[in-house]
Amino acid sequence: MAEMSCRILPIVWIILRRMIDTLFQSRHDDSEVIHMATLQEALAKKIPVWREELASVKKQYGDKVISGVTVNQAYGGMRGVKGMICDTSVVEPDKGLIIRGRPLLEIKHLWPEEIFYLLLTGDEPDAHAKASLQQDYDKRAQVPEYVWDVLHAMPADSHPMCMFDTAILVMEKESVFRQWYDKGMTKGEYWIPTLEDSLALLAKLPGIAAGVYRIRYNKGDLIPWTPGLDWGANYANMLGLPDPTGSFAKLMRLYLNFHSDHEGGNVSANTCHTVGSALSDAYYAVSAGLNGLAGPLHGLANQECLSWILETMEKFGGVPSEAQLREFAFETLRSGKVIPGYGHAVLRVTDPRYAGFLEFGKEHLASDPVFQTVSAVFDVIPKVLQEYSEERVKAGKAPIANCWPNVDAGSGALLYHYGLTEFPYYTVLFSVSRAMGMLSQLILNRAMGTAITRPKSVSTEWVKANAPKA
Ligand code: HAX
Repeated sequence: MAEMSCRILPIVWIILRRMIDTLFQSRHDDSEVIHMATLQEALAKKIPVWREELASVKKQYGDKVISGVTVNQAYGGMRGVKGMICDTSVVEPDKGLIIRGRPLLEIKHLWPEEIFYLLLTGDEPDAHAKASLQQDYDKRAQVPEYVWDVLHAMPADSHPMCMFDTAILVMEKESVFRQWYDKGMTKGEYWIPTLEDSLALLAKLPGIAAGVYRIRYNKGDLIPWTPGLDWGANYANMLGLPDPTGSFAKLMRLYLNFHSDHEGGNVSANTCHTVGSALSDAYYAVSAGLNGLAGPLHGLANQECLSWILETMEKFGGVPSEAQLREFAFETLRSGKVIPGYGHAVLRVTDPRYAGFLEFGKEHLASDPVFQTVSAVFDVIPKVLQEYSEERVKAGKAPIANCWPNVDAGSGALLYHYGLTEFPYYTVLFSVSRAMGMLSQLILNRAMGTAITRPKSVSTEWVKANAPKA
């Protein structure tokens, strides 16, 4: 009897699956509309075309010089050195983030799953392709029980970023890429299990991140993933914060859209790229990238920004005046600290992501004093940094290259408004989003057969001997 049901059950399951698929198609099919392919199908069609393009680019221009390196750049974090390729997005110093040719503020209405599809394929998905990705997440969203065991076993005062990264790393044993690699696969196939790993990870990240929040801050039981609810709203829901109007879910979609990618050279993307280039799987690569995002000059800046805003409000007993802000900003600078949320390694204008958050704040929480302080800071800090930069130059120091706000300057105030007041957690939100960019870059690099990263380093002695001759 048991043997018979073992044989029959899979057949019943296949018939049921077909019925569900037929039902799903009849819900979405429309003879007038040609549906876009699912993410997997779209990539399978595009990758051979991109490979041909790459081969022709290399053949035509392979020995052309596109960048040089000065001694200052070699010591200065390789700023401006063009030494890697990233097709998901570019950051123009005077425009900010452009995803697949689309300036960010033009696509701010897209939901995160649409952004991921766009990052990977270069196209926006239609309703069918989007629904198919959402159903894919629904199937993969269950977080393995051992992840919770590990998180519960961590010290109670662990940083939420450390918990989040650990959860990703501990799931490495699930890697389909590693299984396929161990069994043997061709280089041309590398992207397929990498996409599998990426979807498995992305589906689980909101649940893990929300779990980190609830465990770390004693918020009670974990809230499960809701099938049929989109990625951003699911994350908002699993955090468990009250959202009677649904505007927190809207903020989460916007937040996850805005932080998704920032070309290839930033610390997290670059680290993920380097680790992935050794064919370490997506779990290793993303976890490594996020360890970089945890640094105060990168993703951790958003927790520091809100601290600085609240400190200012506490010092002056509410929304500070322009004069008070100036005074506190100079006090911060003269004590050797940076003004968090201002400046950028690449951007030379106000970050459009900051502008988008400011617009959201004006629409949804204009009377919130923390948000009002963020707006007031924007009116004062660029001038203060400009003055301070001139002082620095007179003292023989480097100027501050960009005095305008970056993405982190405003986002914290919005989260704070909705009751997400634990600001060490903010980088985890950033991480959930940035995983989309890191993973799409990883998949494309696997598809294009990108080489292992190995720039040449030189010693100071070498510079002293060779720079005079250069
Ligand atoms: N406040 C005070 N000084 C600043 C400054 C700021 N906001 N921004 C830059 N400077 C200083 C730098 O510390 C540097 O000083 P030293 O030469 O004494 O070291 C000098 O100006 C030149 O730096 P730069 O060329 O303008 O900027 P960098 O490319 O070196 O650094 C940073 C870019 C983002 C790290 C920098 O602007 C900074 O520390 N900003 C504050 C922290 C922050 O907001 N980080 C988040 C960035 C966005 C991001 O990546 N998020 O993930």
